[in-house]
Amino acid sequence: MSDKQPRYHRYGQPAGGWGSAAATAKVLIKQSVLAKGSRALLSMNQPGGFKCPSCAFPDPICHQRLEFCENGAKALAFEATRYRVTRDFFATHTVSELMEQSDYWLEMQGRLTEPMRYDAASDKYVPVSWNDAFALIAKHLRGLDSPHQADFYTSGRTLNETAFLYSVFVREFGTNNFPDCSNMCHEPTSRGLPPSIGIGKGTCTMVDFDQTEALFIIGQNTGSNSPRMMTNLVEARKRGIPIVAVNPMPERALIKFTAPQDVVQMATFQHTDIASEFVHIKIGGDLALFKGMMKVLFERDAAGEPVLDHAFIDEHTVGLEAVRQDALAQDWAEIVEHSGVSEAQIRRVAEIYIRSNATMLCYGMGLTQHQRGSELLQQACNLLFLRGNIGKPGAGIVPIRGHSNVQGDRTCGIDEQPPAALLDNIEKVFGFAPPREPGHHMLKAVEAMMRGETRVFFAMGGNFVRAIPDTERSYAAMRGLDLSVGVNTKLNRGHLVHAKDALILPVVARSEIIRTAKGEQVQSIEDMVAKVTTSRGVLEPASPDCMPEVEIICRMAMATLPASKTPWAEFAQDYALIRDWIAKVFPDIYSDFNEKLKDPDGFHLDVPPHRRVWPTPNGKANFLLLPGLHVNTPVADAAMLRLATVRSHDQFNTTIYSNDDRYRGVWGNRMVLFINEEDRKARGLENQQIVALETISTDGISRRVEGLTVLDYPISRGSVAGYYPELNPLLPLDYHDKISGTPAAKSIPVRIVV
Ligand SMILES: Nc1nc2c(c(=O)[nH]1)N[C@H]1C(S)=C(S)[C@@H](COP(=O)(O)OP(=O)(O)OC[C@H]3O[C@@H](n4cnc5c(=O)[nH]c(N)nc54)[C@H](O)[C@@H]3O)O[C@H]1N2
Ligand SMILES: Nc1nc2c(c(=O)[nH]1)N[C@H]1C(S)=C(S)[C@@H](COP(=O)(O)OP(=O)(O)OC[C@H]3O[C@@H](n4cnc5c(=O)[nH]c(N)nc54)[C@H](O)[C@@H]3O)O[C@H]1N2
Ligand SMILES: [Mo]
Repeated sequence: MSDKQPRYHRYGQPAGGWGSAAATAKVLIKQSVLAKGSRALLSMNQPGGFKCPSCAFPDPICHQRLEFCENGAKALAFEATRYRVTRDFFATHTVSELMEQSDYWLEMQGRLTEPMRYDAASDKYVPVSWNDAFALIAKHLRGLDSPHQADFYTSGRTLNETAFLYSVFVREFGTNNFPDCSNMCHEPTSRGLPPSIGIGKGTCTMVDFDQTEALFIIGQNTGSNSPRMMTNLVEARKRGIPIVAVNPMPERALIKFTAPQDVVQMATFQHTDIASEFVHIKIGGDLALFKGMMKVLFERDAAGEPVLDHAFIDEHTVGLEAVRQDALAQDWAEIVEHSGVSEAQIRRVAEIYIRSNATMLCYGMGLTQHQRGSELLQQACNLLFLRGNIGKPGAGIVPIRGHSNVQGDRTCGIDEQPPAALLDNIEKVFGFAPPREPGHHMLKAVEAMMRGETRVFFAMGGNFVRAIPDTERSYAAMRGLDLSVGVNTKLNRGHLVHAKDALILPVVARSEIIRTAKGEQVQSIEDMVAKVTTSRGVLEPASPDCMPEVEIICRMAMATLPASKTPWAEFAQDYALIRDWIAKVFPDIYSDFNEKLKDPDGFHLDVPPHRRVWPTPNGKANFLLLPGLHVNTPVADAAMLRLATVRSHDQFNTTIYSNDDRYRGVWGNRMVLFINEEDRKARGLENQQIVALETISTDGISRRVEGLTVLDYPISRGSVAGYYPELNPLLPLDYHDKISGTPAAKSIPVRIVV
């Protein structure tokens, strides 16, 4: 924790600009990697270099200029840090002592350097050889009554080759238990979009940003979480394209932005106004907004105006009538009440939509993390179908993904509900019979842990216990297991909330060189527009004892499955061989994989809706119905506020870079509660008063977080926001989207207590 007093004041500058340039330099200095970090930044997102380890927004392979953003630089600086966690560190701290430290402190200790095993007698982690570590994993896995008693988590930094081998190993071991970070993130995209358009991916490529006539940015904090997209927004505004931002918080970069790489703007202190229309939605109000817009379109269609793309609707879709009846039946007073947006503004936004011949609808966690997140996305598709806005230049649905390879992991087989065709191919190619029954996603994994069914938890990256809901109960469940394994670059809470036996396995990071007996190896990555490119590390590994993820999987597989016919030893040495086998298992999308990857600009995987082919059971794009205006179950409690748990500008998920949130005007404190001044006054509270928050739930479990500073903020009425992961104790495990299992982390019903 910083020892400075917290400070709160409005951030007057545009987002980006000199504030961003200064922050980039500061973070390199803080991690003591100014020279090394700057050198590595020169290779980031360049042909022959490595891919940014931060978000999944495409890295334009840029041959002329530096291509990274402030937060990409932070991710790299924290990865390339000079600081190290050594065996001496573990010898001086018990796990109970480490548990007292903040997530920020844990992160600041630096890179993990050798495998460690928990020793209960001393309550410390002690060194263990890699061989002994794999033997311990094998002993636990082979000792289970059923392979379904183990869960295998994936976090989305894992690259394609690793993800593929991991998915093969786990299935050869005998289960489909693949809890995945995307289960907390874009799972509504993966499960909600297929009934509508036949695929759980976005339908646009980067070219569309240059051709679009209107951009909607809904529930996504672009300036902090996918800053490279700001370049596209600035360019769109310069072309005069309207940008509609829909958010309960007026996120700074969506209002005013200076591109740090625009020399003229920087030198002249100019900026670009981003949102031409800011829609100050209530939390959970997007469904009402979509229905209001559809109502306007249907009414004007009925009046004979050419506002619907009838040719598209007739040729490509089914189900229009029910959606039309539903939208027309909605009452304006209720639409306004639920959305918090005036009828006049909804009509204005509908007008923007009508005037545009090609609209892109981009969204983030503000749409997915609700109790009906998946169905809400289907309503977004309905809105797009009305004007034929999928599968034409400049138009489409654009999930702004999270982790850099979260989409690629899924494509390469991390799927707890694998399609039969995938399993058939694995069986044919590898010669073993993979399990056919669906496995655990995150929610089912935690439930099984709580019931005591699960005995082993293996994490390929990430920080599971900190990312999942219901912190207190989840910690208890994790502590009841027999073995927990964390394959990580950095020390995190997941190593401290551990099973009876526990291992920390340090890995070679994305920015670092992988050398095997066959020479230097490269991996591949799929970004959020389904483009696959190479990633090649340029730095020396943090320690000679860090092991590449691929090798960890291969050696774990050889230890656990001694009779396996899979060529694990060869895979560990030769990543091109892994890609050959990926091509065999996914012949439709990955044929000639190694050959295609030679193109420094990469290649796009096929997304059929992009060319208006709909891989749905009926071969059509489907208008789907979601009656009413609620995306979350109503709560009858006058004191209730809806809490969105969000990211600050200075964090990457559970990794906290600092306790500041520059654009929201907060310095030195993460325990804050953003509230509308009127809502605060109505509760008789003072600005900056310290309060507690309590979840409103019916399950009889008390969930409370103390010590939050109330901050006046221009957030919409009835909505409050605070930071993830500090507020995860308030999020009940069973408060989630029923279709995808994604926790409804943006709409927790809470009350303030003093
Ligand atoms: N620097 C950085 N980059 C990141 C990450 C990071 O932590 N740091 N995380 C990565 C990951 S894994 C992901 S998934 C993405 C997440 O990126 P985002 O999707 O931007 O995630 P959040 O910060 O959770 O915030 C979502 C936005 O939704 C808004 N919101 C909340 N409730 C609602 C609502 O009901 N309706 C609407 N319309 N908006 C709402 C919030 O005000 C906030 O602006 O970013 C990725 N990139
Ligand atoms: N309340 C609330 N909860 C949320 C969210 C929310 O908005 N609100 N967001 C959810 C979302 S969108 C997501 S994606 C999840 C994130 O959940 P996770 O993906 O599990 O969490 P991260 O914080 O990204 O993981 C950080 C750890 O990854 C490890 N790591 C970093 N790079 C590498 C690497 O190259 N290899 C390996 N093996 N390890 C590496 C480091 O050790 C680091 O400690 O959290 C979810 N939880
Ligand atoms: Mo995410």
